Amino acid sequence: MTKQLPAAFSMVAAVTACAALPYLMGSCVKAKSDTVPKQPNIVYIMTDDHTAQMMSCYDTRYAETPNLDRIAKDGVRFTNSFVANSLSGPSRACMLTGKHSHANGFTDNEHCVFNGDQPTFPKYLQKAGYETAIFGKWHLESTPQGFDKWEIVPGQGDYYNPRFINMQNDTVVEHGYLTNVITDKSINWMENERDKSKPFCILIHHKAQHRNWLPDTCHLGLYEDRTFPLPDNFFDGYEGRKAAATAEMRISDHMDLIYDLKMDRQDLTSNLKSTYLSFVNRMDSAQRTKFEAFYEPIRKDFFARNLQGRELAEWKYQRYMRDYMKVLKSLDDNVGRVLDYLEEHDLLDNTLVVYTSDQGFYMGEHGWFDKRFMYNESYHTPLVMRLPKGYERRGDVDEMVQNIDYAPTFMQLAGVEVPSDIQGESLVPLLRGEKPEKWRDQLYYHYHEYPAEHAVKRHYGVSTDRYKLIHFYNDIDEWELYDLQEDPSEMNNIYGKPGTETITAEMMERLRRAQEQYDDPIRHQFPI
Ligand code: SGN
Ligand code: CA
Repeated sequence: MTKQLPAAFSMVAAVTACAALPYLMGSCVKAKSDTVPKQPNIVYIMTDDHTAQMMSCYDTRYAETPNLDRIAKDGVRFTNSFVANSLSGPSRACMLTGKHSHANGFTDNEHCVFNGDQPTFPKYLQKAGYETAIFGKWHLESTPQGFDKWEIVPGQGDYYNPRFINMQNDTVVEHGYLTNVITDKSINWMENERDKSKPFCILIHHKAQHRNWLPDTCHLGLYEDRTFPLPDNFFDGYEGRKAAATAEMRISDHMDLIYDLKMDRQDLTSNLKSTYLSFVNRMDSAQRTKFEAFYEPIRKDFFARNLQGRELAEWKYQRYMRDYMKVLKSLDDNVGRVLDYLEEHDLLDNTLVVYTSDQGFYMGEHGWFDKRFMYNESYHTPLVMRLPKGYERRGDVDEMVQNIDYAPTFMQLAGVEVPSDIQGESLVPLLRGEKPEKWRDQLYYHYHEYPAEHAVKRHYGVSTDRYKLIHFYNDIDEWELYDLQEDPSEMNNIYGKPGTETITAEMMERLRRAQEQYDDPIRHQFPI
């Protein structure tokens, strides 16, 4: 996925071009012909913690996701798609506003309440004549604004018999499995509730694939005969990477046997046991009976074996993978239902379908689950799109894109002029099949949530298609530099190593310019 820099690379020219781009791309879409929809519908499907390693159009080692792949096959697959801050609430705020976390104010899940009075793409689309709706995960604490219809799950949501908060601020419990219920509500809105004289924009935002991976009862038995290959760096010793060493997201040490892996037994306890029980106690007796009948023999076998050390870590990894895959099966099927609905109602030609995740996730790489780091698995996020008629790009889009780009993309598609304070760049030129010569060649990242669960230190950084520079700060002061071509798994921190002086200076300059371009106040605390 990485490309080599041209030998005679001119950093100054590249950075200047990058800074100028948002302003150049703010004009409205010109229809190429009468057949190009002026205001296409937008179906923006987003999952939680679904990572590209677990999507078969990106990686064939583990998962089969035929319906997600269908979007890519008929449209485009972004190969260099990244987030600005690898965490749910912050990602959602970046996507709604088109701005980095420090600019939209929602920097972390723990302390922030989204200021819903600020401009967001749904508000702009409403003004442009769209009908807008969101169903599913919201996670921004304040009440959604800019939607004609919303039904959101409280916080992280419940897999079973989920609660929804509706526009009257009532909490209603729906019977069933959350991924199905969100899809039912979304299809019902498209079919029965919206004003069919208007273009529409619907956000179908799933809780799946978030922890603690409770599969639907009909999928419990899947993948049990599969043994998944361990990532090469599963037993990472974190040499030269202090923040990685102190993070608390190792499958071996921090993945909870009860909560995450369902190995509950009456006499056992853990910090997360009460959360586990609050989730499984939501099941009705038929659901619970199937659930217990499935896990009970696995528990018996597990407790009898008394695994330790590496054997235990590998056993945990296999269970994690299997449960994640089962939850993914529901997700893929439900995305298929949405695509079928659009196809059967002749809406596909007139609709942009987007599939992405709020961030990537670790599936055992570096020994981890969870996200947060600017390292590849959690910085990268899947992004595929099926395009409305007249938008001609197909196959892979290799340009560097980021989740701050979605808002200006949707706005430009809707014919809304993109204000200059939006920090993302519209992807519309790429979707039209243009090959912009001066597309951005670096991305900026800033993660703020520390101290917090999983103990990932605060950090910011800049990446190009070849290198990544990261600064961990707060109660640590550590720099890391990676050559992504030589070391795609980011195991070898070359910061400060002899021979890296020139590239370090170039990446520092890029970081300085990115922080200035996006006006991140952190640059006053750590001037470069
Ligand atoms: C919960 C999870 C964490 C996860 C955060 C953020 N713990 O707190 O493992 O990192 O959400 O996830 S849990 O015990 O409640 O499952 S995010 O995707 O919403 O940002
Ligand atoms: Ca998430």
